[in-house]
Amino acid sequence: MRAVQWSLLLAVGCAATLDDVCTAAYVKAALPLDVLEGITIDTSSILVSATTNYSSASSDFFPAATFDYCGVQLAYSHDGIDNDQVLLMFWLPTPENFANRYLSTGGGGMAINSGNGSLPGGVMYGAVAGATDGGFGSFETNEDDVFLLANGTINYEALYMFGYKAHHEMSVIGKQFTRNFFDMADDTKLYAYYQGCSEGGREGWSQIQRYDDWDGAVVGAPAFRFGFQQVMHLWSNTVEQTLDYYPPPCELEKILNMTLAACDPLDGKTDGVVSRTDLCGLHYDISKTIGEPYYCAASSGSPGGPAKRQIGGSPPSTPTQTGNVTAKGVAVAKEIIAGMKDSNGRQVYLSYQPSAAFDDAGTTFNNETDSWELDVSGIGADWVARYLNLRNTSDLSLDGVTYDTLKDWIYEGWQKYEDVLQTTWPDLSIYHGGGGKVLHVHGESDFSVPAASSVRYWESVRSVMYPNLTYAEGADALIEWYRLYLVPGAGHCSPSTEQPNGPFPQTTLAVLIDWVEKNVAPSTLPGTVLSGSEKGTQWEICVWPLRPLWSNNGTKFECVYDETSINAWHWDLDSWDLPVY
Ligand SMILES: *[C@@H]1O[C@H](CO)[C@@H](O)[C@H](O)[C@H]1NC(C)=O
Ligand SMILES: *[C@@H]1O[C@H](CO)[C@@H](O)[C@H](O)[C@H]1NC(C)=O
Ligand SMILES: *[C@@H]1O[C@H](CO)[C@@H](O)[C@H](O)[C@H]1NC(C)=O
Ligand SMILES: *[C@@H]1O[C@H](CO)[C@@H](O)[C@H](O)[C@H]1NC(C)=O
Ligand SMILES: *[C@@H]1O[C@H](CO)[C@@H](O)[C@H](O)[C@H]1NC(C)=O
Ligand SMILES: *[C@@H]1O[C@H](CO)[C@@H](O)[C@H](O)[C@H]1NC(C)=O
Ligand SMILES: *[C@@H]1O[C@H](CO)[C@@H](O)[C@H](O)[C@H]1NC(C)=O
Ligand SMILES: *[C@@H]1O[C@H](CO)[C@@H](O)[C@H](O)[C@H]1NC(C)=O
Ligand SMILES: *[C@@H]1O[C@H](CO)[C@@H](O)[C@H](O)[C@H]1NC(C)=O
Ligand SMILES: [Ca+2]
Repeated sequence: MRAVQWSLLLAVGCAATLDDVCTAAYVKAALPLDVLEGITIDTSSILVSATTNYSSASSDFFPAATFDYCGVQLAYSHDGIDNDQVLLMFWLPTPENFANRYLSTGGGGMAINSGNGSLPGGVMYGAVAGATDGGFGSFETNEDDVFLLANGTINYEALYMFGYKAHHEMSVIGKQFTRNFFDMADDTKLYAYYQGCSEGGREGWSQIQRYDDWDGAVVGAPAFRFGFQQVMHLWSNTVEQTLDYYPPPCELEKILNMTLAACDPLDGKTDGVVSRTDLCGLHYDISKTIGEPYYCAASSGSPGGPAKRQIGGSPPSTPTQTGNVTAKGVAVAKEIIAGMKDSNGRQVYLSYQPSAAFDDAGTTFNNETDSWELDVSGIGADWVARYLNLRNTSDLSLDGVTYDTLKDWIYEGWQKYEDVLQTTWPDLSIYHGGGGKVLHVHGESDFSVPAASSVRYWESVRSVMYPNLTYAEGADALIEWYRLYLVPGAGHCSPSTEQPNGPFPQTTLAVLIDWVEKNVAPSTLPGTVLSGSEKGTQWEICVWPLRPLWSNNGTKFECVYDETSINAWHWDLDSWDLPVY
C-alpha cells in the first residue's frame, strides 16, 4: 500500500508542514487498510481539518498547552455485520512536533470516550491521540443507550465493543495509521500509550489484561470488578433502607467534616489533607460526632423537585438543614464504611475509605411529607434494571431489597459479564512479556470507586504473578513494571472539593514517557495542588505499598512501610467461595 501511494507520502520529514499532510487525499493514502482481518475501513468516510494555535486548558490529567493539530475522523465496519459503523477520531501533531508516539484515550460512566477532551493530553507530547465511538452511533452515544436491542435481548456486539474490542481495534488501526501518516521507517520505534480514568481506567485494564498493544498505560481509578463495582453504588441506599434512616445530606457532611478534621493530623502534618485514610480508619471513631450541631443553607435546584441522581442531572432544591448529628446517622455512616455484608455477617465487598464523601448515600427531600427519603443511585439502578434485568429503563425500586439481594446481584453480574466487563484478570504476562509498563493512580478519598478496589487488584496481580516470592520480593518485582499510587485527599478522578490542598498527579503521562523511553523509573509520582490557597505546591506521591508520613512537625516527608496500615487495606471477602481478584 505504501509503495503504491508513495507519491502522496513523500517528504514527511522536517520539511513537511501541517498543510502538506492534513488533506483528505494524504490521509486516504495513509489509511491502514489491511491491518486487521474482518475490518473494512470506509475510505469515503474521512473528515480532515487542520487547526492551528489550539489552546487547551489545564485539566486534572494534563497541563495547559497550545499547539497545531490535524483532526481526522474515519469510519470502519466489521465484515458480516449489517449496518455497522465505528467512528475513530485522531488528533495528529504537526510533522515537526511528532515525537514517534501514539496515545489511546478512554471514557467515563457508560461512555467509551471523553469526546475530544482527552486528546490534547497526547498531542502536547508529540503523540497522535485517538478516541473511538465504539460503534454506538456517535461519539456522544453511551453504551447503555444501545445495550439492549429489545427488552430481554442484549446487543452483544455493542457489549463486547465496550468491554474490550473497540479499544484493541483503535490501537491497532491508530498505530499503523500513525506510522503511515508520518512515513516512519519499519525499524523506527513507535511508542504507544494509553490514558484514561474511571470507566476509562477499566478500559485501560481490559487491554493490559489481554494484549501488548501499548508500551505504557496511565490508568486512573478503574471502575473494574464491574459486577461488584456497579452494585456497590446501591450499598449506601440499602443500608439506609435496612436501618430505616435517611440522613439529611448535611448530617453526613458534618460527619465527613469532623472525620477530616480529626484524621488530618494523623499523617504527621495538619494541612487539610487526610493522607492516611488507613490511620483514620484505625484510630478515629465517628461516634464522636454524635450530638454535634450541623447547618446547611437552603439551596435552589431544578424546578420539578426530587430527581434521581443521574449523571448530568441537576440537583433538586433543598431546604435549610439544621440539627445535631444523630446516633442513627452515625450508624448509617459506619455501616457504609464497614462495607457490604451478607445476612450472616460475612463480608461481600470492600468500601470507601473514611474521609470519602458519602455520595451514594444522598437522600432526596419530599416537600409534602417534609422528610428526607431514599434516592436510589442512578448508576446502580441502571446496572440492575438494564444489565441484569434486561429492561429498557434506568428506574429501580429497592422495595424488599436486602443485603443478600445485593450479593445475589453481584453474583449474577459477575458471572454474566465475567469475560467482558469484570476486567480483573490478574495474570498480566502478555502485556508484561511485551515490555509494557503501568502507572495506576487512585484518589485515596474516592467516593465512587473505592481506593481499596485498586489495592485489591494490585495485590491479586502480585500474588498470582509472583506466588513463590515473599510479599516484599513480589512487590519489588511488580514495581519494576506496574506501580500503584494512592493520591492523598483526591476524590474520583480529580482532586476532592473537601480537601483542596491535596495534590493531583497532572503530569503522569510525561512521567510514564520518561520511564518507557528513558528508563527513568518514578520512585514517587509528582503531584500538584491544582486549586485553592496552596495552588502550585508540589507533592511526592508514594508508591504502594509504601505510605506517606511526615515527622518533625510536618517538615520531614517519608514513604514508609507500615504493615498494620497495609493490612487495613486488605479485605477478607469471606462471603465468597471463589477468589475475588
Ligand atoms: C495564538 O493564541 C494566543 C492565545 O490563545 C494568542 O495570544 C496568539 O496571538 C495566537 N497566535 C497566533 C499566531 O494566532
Ligand atoms: C473534535 O475535533 C474535531 C477535529 O478537530 C472537530 O471537527 C470536532 O468538531 C470536535 N468535536 C467537538 C465536540 O468539539
Ligand atoms: C429504550 O427507551 C428509549 C426511550 O427511553 C428509546 O429511545 C429507545 O428506542 C428504547 N430502546 C429499546 C431497545 O427499546
Ligand atoms: C463542611 O466543610 C466545608 C468546608 O469547610 C464547609 O463549606 C461546609 O459548610 C461544612 N459542612 C458542614 C455541614 O458543616
Ligand atoms: C414541592 O415539590 C414539587 C415537585 O415535587 C414542586 O412542584 C413544588 O413546587 C414544591 N413545592 C414547594 C413549596 O417547594
Ligand atoms: C443540639 O444540641 C444542643 C446542645 O449541644 C442543644 O442545645 C440543641 O437543642 C440540640 N438541637 C437539636 C435540634 O436537637
Ligand atoms: C421495555 O421495558 C420497559 C421497562 O420495564 C417498559 O417501560 C417498556 O414498555 C418495555 N418495552 C416494550 C416494547 O415492551
Ligand atoms: C512456584 O513454585 C512451584 C513449586 O516449586 C512451581 O511449580 C511453580 O512453577 C512456581 N511458580 C512460579 C511462577 O515460579
Ligand atoms: C508546627 O507547625 C505549625 C504549622 O507550621 C506551627 O504553627 C507550629 O508552631 C509548629 N510547632 C512547633 C512545636 O514547632
Ligand atoms: Ca494531613
